[in-house]
Amino acid sequence: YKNPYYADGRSVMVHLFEWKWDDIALECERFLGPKGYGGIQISPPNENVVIWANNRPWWERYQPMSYVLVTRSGDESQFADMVRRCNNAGVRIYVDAVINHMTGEPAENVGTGGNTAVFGEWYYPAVPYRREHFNWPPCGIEGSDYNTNAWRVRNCELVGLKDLNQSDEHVRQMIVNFMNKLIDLGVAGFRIDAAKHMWPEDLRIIYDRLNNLSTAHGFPQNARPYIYQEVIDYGGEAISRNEYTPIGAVTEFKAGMELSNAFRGSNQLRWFHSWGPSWGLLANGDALTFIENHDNERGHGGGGGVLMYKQPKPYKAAIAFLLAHPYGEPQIMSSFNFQDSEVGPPMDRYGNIISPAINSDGTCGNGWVCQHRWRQIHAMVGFRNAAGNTELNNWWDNGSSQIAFSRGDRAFIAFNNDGWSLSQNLQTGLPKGTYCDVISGDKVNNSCRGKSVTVGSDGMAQISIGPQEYDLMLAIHIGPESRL
Ligand code: LAG
Ligand code: CA
Repeated sequence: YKNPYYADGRSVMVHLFEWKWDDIALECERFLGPKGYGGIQISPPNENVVIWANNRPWWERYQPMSYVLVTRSGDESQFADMVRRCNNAGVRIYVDAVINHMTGEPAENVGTGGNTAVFGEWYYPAVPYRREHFNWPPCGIEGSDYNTNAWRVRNCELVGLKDLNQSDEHVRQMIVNFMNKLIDLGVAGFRIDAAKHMWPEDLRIIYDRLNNLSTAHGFPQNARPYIYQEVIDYGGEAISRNEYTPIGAVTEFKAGMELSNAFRGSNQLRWFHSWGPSWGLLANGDALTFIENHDNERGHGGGGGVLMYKQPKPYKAAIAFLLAHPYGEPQIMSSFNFQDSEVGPPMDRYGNIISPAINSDGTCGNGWVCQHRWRQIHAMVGFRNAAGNTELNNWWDNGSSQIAFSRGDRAFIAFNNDGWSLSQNLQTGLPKGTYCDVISGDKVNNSCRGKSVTVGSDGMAQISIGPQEYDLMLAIHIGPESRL
């Protein structure tokens, strides 16, 4: 369950938060496939309750009404078309699976697929679930439970959401049927929402009943779905993420916290020489790493304090480090613009999501941020693909926050997070030649729009990054996007 089964030569997953299936299919064909992205995390594809009372907040999608594949992102045929087209473009789809609970107690009771429920009777006829399928009697998780009471964290309600009993055979079967349907439609894996709130032994039984990935969609024989479980664990709680690593990968929230701290200037980059498990991070193969997710970029999920699109310079640098370093399976966020932490995606007055516009310079409009299209970010996807499975070599630092390293003899990156210039002759590990820095500009018509770097036959090159430059890193690698 720990292999994302990316197509050869690809890496990096992007969370296309609240995107519509038709738009994702197009994005796979016109951008993500050509730029080398490995996969996409999509918003929950199953029917959720419609919440007009809060003007269609993004979080209504975390309130399931049924497992019918109809949401504001599209219906089942659009879903199937997206998965097929993305797989054909070499880009995998990972589903955000909300299986801990159903709805809270909203005023409205119609779902995005038109189904209804009787909340007061815990009755969801479109699944179906009834009262006997929920943890009973209901109780609410309290703040102090996280430190002291694992049982309550798993068997009581998370923010009032009706809590399914995954030890019940019918519940297991409904969840397995839902997930297997998605696997047969060609998805490559799942984010397990609220995994901390479910018992690992129940999850294991559910995972073990999942189908192999579909060979009809290009996966190898006997491939198990990639499973990354959302467990927020900064230490000190009654529930540890180590209870979940035996059954799948786990979200590594400490990675984004530490990198955000450092690129904000609260920690020196030289310490990242030992980045990885010795920082208290999960084992390499267990960690899904990211700077921010849809919750903590807006202060939900106990979050906040992480870098996001609103602080672009340190944010792009943190992502560049995340993608340049061999540790972890990295994911990046692709957001819509927001001021209010509850507001949903750009929509018309009927609640239909408005598609991103694509501007002539390749950026997005209509309220979509599209970090995955920022040059400094997609260029680092190219960097990671060029680096492949090489090790980290040629570490250099100035004893402060200027660092550099290579990935074998394929890729080289330098960062300057000090308030003075970096100007050094450094070992890049790369073959002799001239390279375009992919951070400061593309290579166009065999010349560099940004900086160029000349590597000598000994692998050495003069590297310069001033403290006031637009970006604080410089990256070069073998392959046509960078090498002249
Ligand atoms: C998650 N991971 O464990 C999701 O990443 C997170 O986005 C989900 O919360 C949560 N678990 C449940 O799937 C989000 C919002 C909550 C929202 C919830 C349900 O962060 O704020 O709760 O989705 O829509 C909302 C209201 C609550 C209310 C609840 C039930 O904010 O005040 O009690 O709905 O009606
Ligand atoms: Ca639960």
